[in-house]
Amino acid sequence: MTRIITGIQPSGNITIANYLGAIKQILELQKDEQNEILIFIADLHAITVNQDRIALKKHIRELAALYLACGIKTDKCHMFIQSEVPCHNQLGWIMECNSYIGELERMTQFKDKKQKQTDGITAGLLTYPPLMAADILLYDADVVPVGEDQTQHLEMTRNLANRFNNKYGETFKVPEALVNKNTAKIYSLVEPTLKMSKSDPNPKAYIALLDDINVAKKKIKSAITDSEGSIRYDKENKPGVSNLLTIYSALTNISIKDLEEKYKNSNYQQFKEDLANIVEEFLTNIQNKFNYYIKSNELDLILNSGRDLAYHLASRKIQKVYKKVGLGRN
Ligand code: ATP
Ligand code: LTN
Repeated sequence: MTRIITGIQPSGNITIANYLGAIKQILELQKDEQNEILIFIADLHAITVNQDRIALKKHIRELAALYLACGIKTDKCHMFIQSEVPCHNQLGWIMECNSYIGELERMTQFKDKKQKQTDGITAGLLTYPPLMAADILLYDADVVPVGEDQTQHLEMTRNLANRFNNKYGETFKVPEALVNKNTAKIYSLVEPTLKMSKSDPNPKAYIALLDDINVAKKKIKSAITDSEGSIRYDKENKPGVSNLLTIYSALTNISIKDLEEKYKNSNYQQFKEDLANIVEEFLTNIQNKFNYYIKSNELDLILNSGRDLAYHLASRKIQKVYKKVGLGRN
């Protein structure tokens, strides 16, 4: 059996980048009988930056419904909310006590997010990676499907697992990141050299899975390209067009080479029009399913059963870890 775990922060409306970078990989992995998959809503991670209480609650529930609307199958995947399994905080603290401030300060995500904080930088933003390591190591995960931006955190997780194992004896499995090279990094529609991010203050930068369909189509049509006019993949010189080709290819499973051929005598307007229609079909399908799940009691039952399984696995691990570290009386 291969155990797989991944999480997404409920820090906004999830985007096609989150779908293509992380969720789509799960849709493939769940086809294999040998895989056991845990997916969670990383609400403890979301509060490392300021969140409105009401919006956070809404985003947690919406993310759960969106996972299902995207095609996550509950017989293969166990879905839960991170804060409902307190073992994450427990192991998170132990991981923090084995992390060095110097290595945390060198994390790219910390450096980027730090720049954007206007009301101060929380300690949680700095200690985000040890909590993420705990999320993974608690479950002895073998594989962690993520986008490229998370590979540094995965490397830190591997270091922490090895560091702990060397200090206290074999305790944690050392996990591997699983990154889809084609969709590892989807870029902003307005600044195509920056990553598409759901917490971007400019909503034109991303397509959220819950965007109004016409708004989403407009965002594609007004996406930044270049003045050359030809539809070809060239990340260096044509980042905007290359990004749209990547999205087109990932949503349709048509190779970029075939798309270049298809549009070799075409213009940006036609290309964007077609992509806008593809996005429309993709979002309509997800939103229809979302509208069902968000209202159904099924959602709570799924989250309850995911929480119970996660708690069962994680609490056993925590007991072992506490013993190894010498905490408490047992
Ligand atoms: P935030 O803006 O709040 O930091 P985010 O949009 O970067 O959020 P996360 O919750 O941090 O999203 O990431 C969830 C998953 O989506 C992770 O596996 C991450 O690697 C992946 N992901 C995020 N952004 C992209 C992107 N632009 N391209 C591909 N994958 C991405
Ligand atoms: N840091 C991740 C979200 C996340 C995660 C995890 C992903 C938190 N814990 C464990 C995979 C495994 C992000 O995407 N920002």
